[in-house]
Order: sequence, then structure tokens, then C-alpha cells
Amino acid sequence: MKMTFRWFGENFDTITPEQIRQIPAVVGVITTLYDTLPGQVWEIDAIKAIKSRVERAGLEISGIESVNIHDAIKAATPERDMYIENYIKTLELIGQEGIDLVCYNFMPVFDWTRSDLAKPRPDGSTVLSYDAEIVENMNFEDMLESLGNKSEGFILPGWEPERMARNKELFEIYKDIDENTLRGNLGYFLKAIMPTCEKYGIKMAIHPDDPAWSVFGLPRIVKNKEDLHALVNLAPSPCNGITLCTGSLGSNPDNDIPEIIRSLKGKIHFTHVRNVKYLGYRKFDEAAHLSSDGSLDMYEIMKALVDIGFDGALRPDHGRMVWDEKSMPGYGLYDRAMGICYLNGLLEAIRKNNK
Ligand code: DNO
Repeated sequence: MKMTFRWFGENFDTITPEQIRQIPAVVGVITTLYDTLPGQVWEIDAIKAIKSRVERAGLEISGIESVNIHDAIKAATPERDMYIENYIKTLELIGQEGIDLVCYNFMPVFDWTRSDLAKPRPDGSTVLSYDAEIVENMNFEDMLESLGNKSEGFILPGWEPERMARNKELFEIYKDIDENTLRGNLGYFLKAIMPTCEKYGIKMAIHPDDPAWSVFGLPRIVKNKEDLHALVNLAPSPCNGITLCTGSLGSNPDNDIPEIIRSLKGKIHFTHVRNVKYLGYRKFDEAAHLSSDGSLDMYEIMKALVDIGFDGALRPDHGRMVWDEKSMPGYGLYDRAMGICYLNGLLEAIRKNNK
């Protein structure tokens, strides 16, 4: 298992690779070219530049999160094959640079969502939180505004303003798309890219939907164990796998995360670990990584990963905002570094106990 840390790149992150290097056990970053839009072919010079920047700090690029997928592919509009070609070209460039992990998602229109990006907790920290009652009384424009107001000026992953400006048009292309059609479109995409992934040894790791249910009436196909098994079977290949995100799957208390991990042995290419605190039906706060601060049993989660012999990259996920840090919501340095130290402790104890 490789400890890693998400880094958005020089001009988009408040944190430096040198700071990341000082977090115990971290060997690499998970990064992206944050200013490329879904559908664009990546620039080789930009890939080389970010790689050498990371290596200068003594780290590696352990994976890309994300190479985002154009809506034409998700919705199977007439331009989809052209955008799949572009995606393949990007994979080739990444593969030639020796990067072997790509995280992506297949959520229509937008990536993860929350009703509040800075909800105060009793200890004075702020966290991302979700309350279905609030979301159900919002329209999409309200959501955009509320996320914009509390994002500290940062652009959230998957909420590119260029795309969000076209949100009406985007919703329109999904109007006749149900879960089965979306799943078929994912299968089409995976079958097209697998030969390239296999050639370069690139592991594709789909990220679960967050939260793990339909929002604004859009179809969602990566919500639970059944969905995950179905998508792994869409394109049987050692390169087709998943990102096990404890917080996204964990948004639904019906998802038994350790059991899901055990059932997907060999198919988990990447792991995001964080905790959530259930507050009611479809209502949760993100919590500190510590088990007792939230509702997930982080010991059992880490134990399941060790037991299946998970040897891929793992990163802490969203942290709380603490100590007056200003950064992209969920992606401050301090609480994610504390999260890693806690996960390091769990891992050491689990491994020693197993001997
Ligand atoms: C949220 C992240 C997601 C994730 C994408 C993967 O903080 O976990 O934005 O990176 O869904 O494509």
C-alpha cells in the first residue's frame, strides 16, 4: 500500500510538494492538469513539467485524478467517438511518462456535491456537509451559487465554470438517459480504452458517485456493491477497476464498506479514506478521520484493505478545515496530514497484529 496525497498543481493548490514530502509515509502525489477541460487532449510538455516539479520534491506522481470524461461520452451523443479518441491520446501520453493509475468518474453534469462547504462543528472546525432536505429544495442554479459562495475562490473539482455555464444544455442531453443506458455508455467507453490501458499498464479506477444516490434527477450508476460489480464486469480486464472511496460509498449507511472491500479483491486500484458522521436520512457531515469522530469504523476498513492484500495507492480524503487554514474546501494540509498519521498508526497496529 502506497500512501499518497492529492495535489492540484502549482497554480491551483495552497500546498507545496515540499510540504507534502514531510508528511510521514507519503511517497507520491495524486494530481492532474487542473486547467484542462474534459475532452481536451493533454499537452505533453505540461505532463512533463508537473512530473519534474513533483520529482524535484522527492515524490512521484502515483496517479492522475482525474482525467475527466466529456459529457458526449457519458450521454453517447454523436461526438462521443471523437472524444474517446482524445481520451485515448491522453492515456497514451500519460502511459509514456510511466504513470499507471487514472481515477475518473461517470457522474452526469457534475462531480461530487454538498449542501454546505463550511459547516461549523462544535470544536470550531468547519466541514463539508450534505442534507437532502436542503438539496431537494434547491434548483441547480441555487446549488451553483451556494458552492461558489463558500469555495474560498477555488474552483471545485468537476465544477468547471466553463461547463457549468452550459448547465441547462447539459441537463437536456441526459433527459432520456436512465441508469441502464448510462451503464451501457460506460461499457462502450471502457471497451474502447482497455487495449490502450493494457498496452501501457494503466489501471483505470472509477470513482463512486458522491453522494451515493441520484441528485437533481440525474442517473447514477456507482452507488453500491451491486453497481461496482456490474461495472467491473462491463469490461473484464486487469486494467478495469475502481477507486474505493469510503466517504462516497459511506454516505449511504446501507453500504457495508469492509464487506465491499473484501468482495472486490483485485479490483480496487486506488483508495480514498475518510469518515462521515450520519445525522439522519441522507444527511451527514464529513468528520475527522478518527473512527470515534464519525460513523465509519476506520480500523475495520483498513483491516479489510490489508487482508485483501491491497497494494495500490491510498490517500486521505477530505479533511476538516482547522487552525484557520484557507484552502480549497476539503483539501487543506493540516487535517489531511493528521488523517494520514492516524491511518499510519492503524496500519502499523494491524500489520503487527497479523504477524
Ligand atoms: C472529491 C473527489 C472527486 C473525485 C472525482 C474523480 O473530492 O473525490 O472530485 O476526484 O470524482 O473523478
